[in-house]
Amino acid sequence: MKRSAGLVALAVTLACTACGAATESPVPTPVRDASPILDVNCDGVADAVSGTPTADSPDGTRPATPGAVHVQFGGTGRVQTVTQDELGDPAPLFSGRFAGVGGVIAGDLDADGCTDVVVSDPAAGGGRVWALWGSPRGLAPDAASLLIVGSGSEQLGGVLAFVPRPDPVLVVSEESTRRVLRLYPLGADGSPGAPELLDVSSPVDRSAWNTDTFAWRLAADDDLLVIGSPEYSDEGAGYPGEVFVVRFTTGFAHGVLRLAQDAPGVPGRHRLGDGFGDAVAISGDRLAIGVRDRAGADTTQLYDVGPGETPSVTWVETRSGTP
Ligand SMILES: [Ca+2]
Ligand SMILES: [Ca+2]
Repeated sequence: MKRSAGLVALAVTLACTACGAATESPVPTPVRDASPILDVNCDGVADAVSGTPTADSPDGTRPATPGAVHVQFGGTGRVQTVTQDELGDPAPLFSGRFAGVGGVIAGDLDADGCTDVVVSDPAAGGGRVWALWGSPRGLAPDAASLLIVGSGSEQLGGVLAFVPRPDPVLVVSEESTRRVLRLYPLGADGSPGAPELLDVSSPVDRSAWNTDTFAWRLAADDDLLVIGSPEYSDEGAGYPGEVFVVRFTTGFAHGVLRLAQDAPGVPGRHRLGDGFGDAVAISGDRLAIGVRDRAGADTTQLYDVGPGETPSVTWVETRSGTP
């Protein structure tokens, strides 16, 4: 296992199951990174990135608090905040928008050694996705790039992920008649090319993803993308949830492993309301899957991911409670 930042983020995600909507004082959501260390100002010292969504005043009569991205620079204590206003979000006063859970990630998109931050507002028109570029001075809002603009009811960017290898890919959710994931290849300067839709239909039954319950949670590291679909419904078991582990080989080529509590090697029972995949994290070859329990006894299943074009997993242990 290369690092444990993803597992720390998982703990926050598990604790935040019911807090998708903005609150009066939004708690920053730590962001898991997709590069060897998260280092926005490229000084060799790890930094921390978090996001807060737009929030209404308690009585709804005052302007909302703008959503924001925060960077805490390691070794200095300096905190930098960039708001959605600074990025020119066209209609920022809307509760729950911008940098919400799943709408801010970090990774070195242009491979210059400085970690960059990607943030989205799915409710801005058809959805907008920005890149804030890391530099020795930190983030430079005036040099931010509007990477992707959606149209109609696409609501691009509800969840995001960055897969750095073998070819850098930005993963962006799209809401349409069903929820899908777009894959954008990134050029050397971090700019996105024409997207393709992620196809996880083989060997998976198409009914597993042909609904709006697909991909509520994403995590990525190295060449792996993990997709949590905790509200996935099938005819026999209500909302048991499921997880896809996707390994990219060249370009968009990939192998897919489906995990659910009725699959071989996966502990637990495939049952109503289990929310398997309510949180997902990947760090090197260590995979963590959060399982919600309606009685409040959340658990986390830990696995080792094996090599191979189509990934395999070996269950390691299940931990009780919030990790
Ligand atoms: Ca740093
Ligand atoms: Ca960079």
